[in-house]
Amino acid sequence: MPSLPRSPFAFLLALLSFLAAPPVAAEDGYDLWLRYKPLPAAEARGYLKAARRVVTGPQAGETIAIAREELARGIEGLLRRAPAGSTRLAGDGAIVIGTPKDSPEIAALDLPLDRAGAEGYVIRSVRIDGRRAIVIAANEEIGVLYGAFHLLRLMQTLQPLDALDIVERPGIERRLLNHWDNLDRTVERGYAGQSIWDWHKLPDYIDPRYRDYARANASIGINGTVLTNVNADAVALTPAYLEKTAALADVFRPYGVRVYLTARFSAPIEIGGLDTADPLDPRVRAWWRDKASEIYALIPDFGGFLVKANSEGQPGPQDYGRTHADGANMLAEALAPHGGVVMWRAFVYSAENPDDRAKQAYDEFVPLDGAFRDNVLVQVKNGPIDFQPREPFHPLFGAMSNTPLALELQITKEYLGFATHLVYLAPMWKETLDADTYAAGAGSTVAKVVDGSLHDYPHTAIAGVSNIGSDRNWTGSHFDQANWRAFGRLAWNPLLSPEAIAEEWVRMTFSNDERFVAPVVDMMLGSHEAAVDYMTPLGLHHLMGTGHHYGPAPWVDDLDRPEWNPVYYHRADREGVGFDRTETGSNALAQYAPEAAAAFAAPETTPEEYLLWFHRVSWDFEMKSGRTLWEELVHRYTRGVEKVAAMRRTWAGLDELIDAERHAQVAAFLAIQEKEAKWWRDACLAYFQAVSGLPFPEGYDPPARSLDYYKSLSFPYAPGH
Ligand code: BDP
Repeated sequence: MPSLPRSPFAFLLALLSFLAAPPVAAEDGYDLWLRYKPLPAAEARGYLKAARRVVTGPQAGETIAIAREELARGIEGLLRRAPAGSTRLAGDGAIVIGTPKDSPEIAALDLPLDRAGAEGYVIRSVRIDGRRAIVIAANEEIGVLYGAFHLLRLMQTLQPLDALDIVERPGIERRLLNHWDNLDRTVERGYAGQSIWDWHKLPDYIDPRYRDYARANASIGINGTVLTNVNADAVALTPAYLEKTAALADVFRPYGVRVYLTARFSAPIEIGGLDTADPLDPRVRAWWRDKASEIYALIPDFGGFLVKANSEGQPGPQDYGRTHADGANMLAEALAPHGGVVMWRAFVYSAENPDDRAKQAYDEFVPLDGAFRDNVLVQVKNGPIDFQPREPFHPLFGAMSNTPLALELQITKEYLGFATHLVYLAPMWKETLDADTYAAGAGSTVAKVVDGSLHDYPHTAIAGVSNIGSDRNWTGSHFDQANWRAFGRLAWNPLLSPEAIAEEWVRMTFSNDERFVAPVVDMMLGSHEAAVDYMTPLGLHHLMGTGHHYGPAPWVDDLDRPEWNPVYYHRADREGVGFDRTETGSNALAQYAPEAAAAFAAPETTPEEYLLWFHRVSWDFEMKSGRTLWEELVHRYTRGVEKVAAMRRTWAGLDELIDAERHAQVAAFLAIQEKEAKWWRDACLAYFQAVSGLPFPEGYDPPARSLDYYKSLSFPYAPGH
């Protein structure tokens, strides 16, 4: 029992401080980082001097009205003051928002709007008629909305507002979510419930959530969304479904979010009544042209098509002896008159091709460099295999100077513990963005390829495979919201640091209390490396359970296609482990520029995190630590589990600093993560020990159960599959 204060005075003080403390309301995560809970009184008072009223011009349109409402909502929540809205300046403290077209005040100011582009904005502390004001100005209305969210973020994270001088514009033109959502509301690799698109009730019922989705995306600068799964269904292109898509597009439009659809290559056969989908057949071309016109009549700002073709059983141009360029160009030709683009995925590998799977996309696409129409982007995953916990950058990024390349990242954690593991993905994405391709000399980072600055692409794009679903908290867990946000922030500015993104997210989502912020940011920053350690350390990859990819299964060797088996990737036997991708092996290394390849050429000099990706080495290979490879493997798996245990302890100590509801769920998920990290470690080490025949090193616990036990586990209903 807590002790009672001894003197009446102390009792009174305790009572007063209890009453003064802001009530810690239960929160379910629906509000994301847009909670706008009251700021500490001192800061709120300071901000009120600078931001108490929102002024819009007489011609303001719908998007500026949304920006005004958002600012009002923010001021009301954060500063506890119902703000006056007005079209006139009255005293200090106005936030004047608009474009030169709709706001006479903004037109009269000398603002560097030429640097803001079509989507950017200027935020500045100014004086208008002698009164102190903040302007949020842009060339187009959407920039005003982005700027409003920026100003709110400054308040949410307790930044000063007195001498603002900000010019922002996005680094990448198309910043897109890719939903792998099916029309029956299942979500491929989705761990957050059903699809948020309630197709059956569309277009007549507009779930309020659609607007909240658009608002959340606008708050982080996401400007497009591919609504449907890459494993596409032609039904999405039928008139009834296009009407449903149009209804969503109408909701998203004022938030600057354009819709895109996946196009099933065989749609002309399946819904068009043709007997071929050959891209060089004039009837097929005409069918797609008509389809594009039909779509644009309903959705004038339709973004375009995303296509997975001749990959994992999907139909494509190669079914007719044509190339990927033939297929992409046919669709591009249909979209071009309307301003749409094609994002053609490079995620291809063939069942018949016996060559290293990591090499196949490069071999397929590099010969086509320059053969694509201007409105085609080739969309490339961050690494050459498939969204593994750690991969080197995809060699295509260094080899397609004449073809715009879009970067595809996976926000949903298919290979990283689903929704229950806390893994903050920005550090992993940053590894790819910062990787040097040497495509045009040193400093040719993937970020510069993707943002178009290296090769001057006509279009640029980045895509994140969405982790959003119908769960109340949107993403299946509170910390997975950070990955949605981090994707948007990096898409806007690939140079941002994972740390800065984590910190602002923590402050906006949970608390500005330093006792909370610092340890949680630390936890997030170390979480990806922890997952790599307990799942696939030292460059191992694709050890996941068959099909659903839940949990470890390095022993699987009996699937139809060789590259579906984990043993294909690790190649462990009595002698050693790892995939030789040097000259003596598959020579995938030759797909990188010589300067980039040099870093991975010899096992002794390859960064250890990529060792077994590029090399096959013996179990007694000496590591930098002085341990043998086998000992190092045991060490890293063990370290991964320990890191999760430490995260759990850290989190447990923060219970008084945030609401109980979210704290409890995160704590429960961390317990699951620790249990599963241990399972990963024990199952993988039991297997590698059986294969290597080596004794378990001293000082490390042997696996808790037998290898047969781990092999016997099965998960027929694992989600997302
Ligand atoms: C794999 C997923 C599969 C996707 C595929 C893709 O397991 O569900 O369809 O990627 O990106 O990682 O097309």
